[in-house]
Order: sequence, then structure tokens, then C-alpha cells
Amino acid sequence: MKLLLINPNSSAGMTAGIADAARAVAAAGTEVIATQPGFGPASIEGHYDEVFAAAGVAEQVRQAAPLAPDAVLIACFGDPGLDAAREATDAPVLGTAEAAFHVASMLATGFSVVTTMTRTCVIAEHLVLKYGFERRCRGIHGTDIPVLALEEAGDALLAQIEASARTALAQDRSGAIVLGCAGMAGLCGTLQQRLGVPVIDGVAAAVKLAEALVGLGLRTSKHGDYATPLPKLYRGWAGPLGW
Ligand code: 2AL
Repeated sequence: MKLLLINPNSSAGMTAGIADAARAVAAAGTEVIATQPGFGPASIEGHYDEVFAAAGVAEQVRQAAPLAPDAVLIACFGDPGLDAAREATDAPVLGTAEAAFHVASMLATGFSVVTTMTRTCVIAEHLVLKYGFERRCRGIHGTDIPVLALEEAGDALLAQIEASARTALAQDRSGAIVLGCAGMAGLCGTLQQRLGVPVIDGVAAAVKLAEALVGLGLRTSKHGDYATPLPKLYRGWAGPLGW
């Protein structure tokens, strides 16, 4: 199967790191095609960034249509543009946070999220409510690590994330940790080993869930609000993105 992995931020270096993590868990028959928008923020750390990132996801789904991907993965913890992408294709579209919340909920009665900048915690909080996981998510913890600092994550950053996860497990009475940034994907194995609890990277979770959905022959519903967008004029720089 062909899996289109969209890093919604415009940093190609980060795309490469996330793609490596995705390929590490992908089945032998899964081809991961990784891309990022041609415009927008280098990292997504707030609501303003997210607006442009969501448009970038829509742009990438449109551009990749000739490749006919079997599934699409939005590799950012804010899941920017997830609903829009589901309108734009009938392939299954997986969000990083959504996939992580589902998987964590099957491994523990309660989980905690450890994320990047504290200001992004509210974005994760909104997703917890939107997806209906407020009875399973017991806490969201910011580390104030900038997203792009994760590209060179050394021992000090790893120790900081580990310390935040230990605090979360104790304070929240959680049984699992969800990593709140796609850029943390490469740290998942080490953190799980050190913490001794399930640590869920939403990118890896989304890859395996995408393979499952494709294997089951399931597609995104076109009945109702995920129907193809209505054709209309888009003005200005968004002109080519109009349906
Ligand atoms: C993210 C992420 O996964 N990618 C990005 O640019 N920002 N998430 C986050 N919580 O900062």
C-alpha cells in the first residue's frame, strides 16, 4: 500500500526524521511517501501557525491525488486539516493525536500527554474534547521544548521529556504516556524502556492503524459532511486550491 505522510510544517528536515520513524514500523509492503506543504510555518506551536498548516495539508492532499495513496497520515500532534483532508479524499486519513488517543486507551484506563511548548497544551486539550477522550486523558504536560529543537534531541532533551513523563504518571495516576509531537517519534523506544509503561508515538500508531483500515478495505465515508467539497471560486493565493 501507498501511505502519504504529510508533515504539516514546512521543515523538510523534520519530514525526513518523521518518515524514518514511520518506515521503521511500516509493514514490508507499505511504501511511505513523505511530504510537507510548499508554504507555511517551519513549526506549529500555536493557533496562528495551525491555520496555515491546515491549508498546507489541504494543498498536499490535492497535489498527491495523482499518486492515488491508499491512506493519508497527518504527522503533527494538532491534526491540522484532518476533517478537510477527509473531504478531499476517500482514502482513510489518520491524525497523529487521534491515532495516539485511540491506541493509548486500549492499553491503559488513563493516559497523559507530554508535549512541546506549554502554549500548545490547549490545542491538545481541544482535540481530547473533540474526539471524546476526556474520560481517558488525565493530563497534558508542556515541556517548553521548541518543536525544531527536537531535530537535534540529545541527552538533555530526552531527560527533560522523561522527567515530565514521570511527573505526569505520578500526578495524573496515568498508565501510559502519549508523545505530543511528531518530532518526538524517534524517542519513543528509549522513553518506553526507561519509563516501563506504554509510550505511544502517534505517527507509529497512525501507520499501523492505516495499514489495518486499508487491509479491511475501509474508506472515508462520503455520506454527509465528509462528502467531496462543493465546487466554488477561491480567490487570491488560495485560487488553485479551490475545488
Ligand atoms: C507539533 C508537531 O507535531 N509538529 C509541529 O510542528 N508541532 N506539535 C506540537 N505539540 O508542538
